[in-house]
Amino acid sequence: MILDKVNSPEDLKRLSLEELLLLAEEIRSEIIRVTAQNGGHLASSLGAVELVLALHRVFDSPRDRILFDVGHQAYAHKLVTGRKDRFHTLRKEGGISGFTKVSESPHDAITAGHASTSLANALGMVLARDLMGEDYHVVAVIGDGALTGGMALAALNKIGELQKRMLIVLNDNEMSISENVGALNKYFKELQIRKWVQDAEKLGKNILERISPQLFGLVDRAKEAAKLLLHQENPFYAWGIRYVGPVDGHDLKGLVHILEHLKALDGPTLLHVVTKKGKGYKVAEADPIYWHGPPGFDPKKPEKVSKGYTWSQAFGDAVTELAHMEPRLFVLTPAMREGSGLVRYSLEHPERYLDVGICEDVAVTTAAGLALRGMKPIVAIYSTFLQRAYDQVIHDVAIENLPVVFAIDRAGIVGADGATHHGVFDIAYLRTVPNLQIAAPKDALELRAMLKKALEVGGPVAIRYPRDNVERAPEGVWPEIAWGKWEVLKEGTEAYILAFGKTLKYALEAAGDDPRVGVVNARFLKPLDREMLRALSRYKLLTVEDHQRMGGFGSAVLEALNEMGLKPEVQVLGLPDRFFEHGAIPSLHRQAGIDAEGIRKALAAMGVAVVHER
Ligand code: TPP
Repeated sequence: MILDKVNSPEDLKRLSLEELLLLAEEIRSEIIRVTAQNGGHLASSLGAVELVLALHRVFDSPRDRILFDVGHQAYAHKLVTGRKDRFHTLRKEGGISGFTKVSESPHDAITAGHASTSLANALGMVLARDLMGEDYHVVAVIGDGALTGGMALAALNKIGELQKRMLIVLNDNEMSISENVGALNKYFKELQIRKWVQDAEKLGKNILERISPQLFGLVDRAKEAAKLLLHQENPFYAWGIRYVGPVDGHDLKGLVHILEHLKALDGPTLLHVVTKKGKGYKVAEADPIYWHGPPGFDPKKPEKVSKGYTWSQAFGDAVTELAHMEPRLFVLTPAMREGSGLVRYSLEHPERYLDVGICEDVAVTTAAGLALRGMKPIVAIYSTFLQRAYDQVIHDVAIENLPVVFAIDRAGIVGADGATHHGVFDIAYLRTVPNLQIAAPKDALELRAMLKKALEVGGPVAIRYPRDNVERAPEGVWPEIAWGKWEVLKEGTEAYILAFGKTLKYALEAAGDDPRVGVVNARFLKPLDREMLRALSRYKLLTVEDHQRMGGFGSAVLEALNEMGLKPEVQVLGLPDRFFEHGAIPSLHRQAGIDAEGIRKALAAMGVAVVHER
C-alpha cells in the first residue's frame, strides 16, 4: 500500500504522479471502508480526493494554509496529514472529528462544520500574513453549495477589493445536499457548457458527428447558450478576482500542473474545479443525495436503510397536510430539504416551497416578507443553523410580531456531528426575544397540534424537536391544545420533574411508579404556565432539558418563581458550561447527567431516592 508510506503531505512530494493516482484509489477504498462502519460524509469526500492530493502535492501544509469550507469533504486530507491510523475512529466518541478542527491537527487551518466561513477566514489570514511580513499561501476550498451563503459572497466582495494574494478553489459538483440552487449556480453550469463546447470544437466537429449524431445535436444547442455567454462579463472578473477554469477535478496530473502555475500568481484567483459527487463509488455517484451523509452500510452490498420514522418526517407530514387546509402556508428551507423531512411537501406544494440555499438569514427575512404580505411562513431549520439568523429573528420578525413559525429540528445533542452541530443554545438565544413564543411537543400528535395552533395564535412561534425517532401520528387528526398550558403526566406527593421536550421520556423512566415523584410535560416555555408552576411550588422541583443549563428552561422556571416570590427547593438539570464533542447521543446525555440515571441521582440528592426494579 502506498498509503502506508504517507505520514505527512511531505511524503506526497516524493511519489511519482503514477503513484499518486494509485494512492487516490487506496484513499477512496479507505473512505468507503470507514464510512461504511461509522457513517459520515461519503459522497462529498469521495468527490474531493484528487483535489486534496493535488493541493497537498503543490502546497506546503501546514506552512501554507489550506481551508476546507464546511470541512465535511476533507477525509482524504485527514488521511494524508498523519491521521490514517486514527481514521477508523472517525465521528466516534473520543475519535477524530468528521470535520476539520484546529485542535485536532496543525494541518486543519480552521474549525468548521457550518458552511460558508472559509473565505472570510482566508481573508483574515492573508491580512495577518501581510501585516506580519510573512510569506505563505492561503488556499480556500469551497463547494458550490457553500458559495450560496451570504458570508461567502460578502467575503468575495472584500477579497476582490483588497487584491491580496490567495487562491480560492471552487469545488463545483452541482450539488448542495440536494440539487444546488441560485443564479450563480446556473451560471457555473453555463461556464461548463462553454468549456465543453470549446473542447468539442478542438476535437473536431466531424469526429463527433460520426461518433454520435445525438451528442452533436446537444453540442449545437450548448453552442447557442455559450454564444450568449460570450457577450457577458464573468462576474469574478467584475469583482476583481482572476477566474480560471472550469477544469476537470479528477484529472490529478492536470490539477497539479495548473496549481503549480497559479501558485506563482499575485492577487486573488478563483480556480473553478468540476467534480463528481460520490466519484468512484457507483451508488454514491448515482444517488449523491442519499450518500451525502449515510449511516453505516455494507460496503460490499451498499443499500439505503430506513432510519425509521423521525421527528423531521413527522413535521414534514404535518405541514404537507396543513398546507392543504391553509392556502397561505408557505415553507422555507435553507438547503435542508431532506434533513428537514420536506421532500413530500416540496412535491405536493412546489409553489409554496422555497429552498433559498445555505443562507439561514435569507430564509428568515424572506419569511418576514411573506408574513408582511399576508402569508403564513414556516421556516424549517436546524437549531444549530438558526444561530446564523439571530438578528433576522429579532429585527425582521419579532419586532413587528410577525406570524412566522420556526420549526426547529435537531434541537439538543445531535451525536456524531459534534460540537459545531449540537442544537443546545436555541432556548437561551430565543427566550430573551420579546413576542417570541417557544414550545416543545412530547410526541408527533402534539407536534401537529402545536403547528396548527401556532398558525392561529399569531406572532412568531418556535417549536423545537430533537434528532430522534418518534411514533407516527395518524393522518387527518388535529387535536386541540391549550396554548401555554403544561400537562401533568403523573401525580407525585413529594417532588415533580418538570421536563421540556426530549428529556420527558427520561423523566418518566426515572420516576417509574414511585408515588412520590410526579412528572410534568412542560411543553410551553414561553409563555410559561405560571398557574401550574405556582400550584407545584409546594413540592420539590427538578427541571430537565436537552440544552445548556445557562439561560435555558430551568432558568426560565427559576426566574418565574423569583418573580412570583415563591421559594421551593429547585434543581436544574441541563448541559454544563462546556462544549460537547461528537459521540453517541445517549452517552453524551449520560455524561451531562440529563438521562434517567442523572435524574434519579438528582432526585436522590434532593432526598427522594427512587427505588427501581429494572
Ligand atoms: N447550513 C450551514 C450554515 N452549514 C451547514 N453545514 C449546513 C447548512 C448543512 N450542510 C452541510 S454540507 C451542505 C449543507 C447544506 C452542502 C454543501 O454543499 P457543497 O458546499 O457544494 O459541498 P458538497 O457536499 O457538494 O461537496
